[in-house]
Amino acid sequence: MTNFNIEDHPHRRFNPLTNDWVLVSPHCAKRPWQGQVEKIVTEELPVYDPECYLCAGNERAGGKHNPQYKGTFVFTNDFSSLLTDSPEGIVDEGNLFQAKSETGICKVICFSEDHSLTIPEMQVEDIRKVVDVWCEEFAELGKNEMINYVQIFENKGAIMGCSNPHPHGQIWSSSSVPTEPEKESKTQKEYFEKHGTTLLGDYLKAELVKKDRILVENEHFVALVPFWAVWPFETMIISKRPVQNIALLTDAEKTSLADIYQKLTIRYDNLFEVSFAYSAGLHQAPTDGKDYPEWHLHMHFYPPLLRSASVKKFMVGYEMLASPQRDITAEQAAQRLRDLSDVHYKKV
Ligand code: H2U
Ligand code: ZN
Repeated sequence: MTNFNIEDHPHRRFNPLTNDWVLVSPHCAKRPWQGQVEKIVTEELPVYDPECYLCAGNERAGGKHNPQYKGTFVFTNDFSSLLTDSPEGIVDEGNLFQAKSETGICKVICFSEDHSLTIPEMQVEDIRKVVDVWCEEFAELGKNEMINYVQIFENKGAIMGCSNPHPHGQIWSSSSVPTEPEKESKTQKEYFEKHGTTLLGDYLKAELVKKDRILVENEHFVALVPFWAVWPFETMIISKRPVQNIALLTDAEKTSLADIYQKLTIRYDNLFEVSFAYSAGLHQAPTDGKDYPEWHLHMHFYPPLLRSASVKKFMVGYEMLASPQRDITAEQAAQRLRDLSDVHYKKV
């Protein structure tokens, strides 16, 4: 019998942030692929689209008009999933039937007035304006008595269900801490109580020594493929300094966040030479007024593409019923992304 080797043999990896496990099957990554691999020809978008509900001056659902904005523009979602004025109440019929009312505020952020751009094609100074809006909105929503968690995210690409190519993101803020940040809150607190340091601070230190999952590093942030990644090219951006939320970043750190957001997404676009779809978002401490020294600011990127510009990973079958699974290892994914140019393919 040969010795167990994580690069060759099936195994499970542990995610200390969520206490979940992922099945990794490296031997399967070696099987031949006979499906599609062709590049997708994407049509160039106009800088202004008269039909786009996010372009400056245009009408949105419900008849409101966007101002003639330049740079970023924030508005309350016309179809907010959470409302400020819904009545409070609970359903509690024993353990089996429980429900609680939920309130919140949902916003949409246009990243640029230019309909044709995406984050990897924007200048760092313009992405910095997006980071500044995140900080302002986080601070403002976080101050609201009713709001205990602010989820900032970006859904990019039609295959992620994104409704519009105009560069934009969303913020859903709520009175409850939602499921994923709630799990991370628990694990980070337990870790901090035991070790006196943040879970992600220690994880990042170890990854910077190992180096095999690191993609990009700047003065204040690191982008890497986490050891426990589920999606083929899943990544995280982690701040080098443990900070509870983006509003606590220094001026230089905010620019570094914009820089690494751009550098990572350029590599994503360069992977299959296509505008690379993903859901990404910040995870940060709740905004219920308490101190959360264990919380370490980070950003998750969950992209669905697996093998080419059109072949995506399906989370079906075993994954829906048993556990997530991947073939290509986190280390192989990291190497592929690391080896790509940091100049956007459209600009060479
Ligand atoms: P995506 O980021 O998933 O494309 O969603 C865009 C959001 O924009 C979506 O939540 C909102 C939708 O409710 N929207 C408006 O607020 N006004 C509109 O006129 C259309 C879409
Ligand atoms: Zn997280």
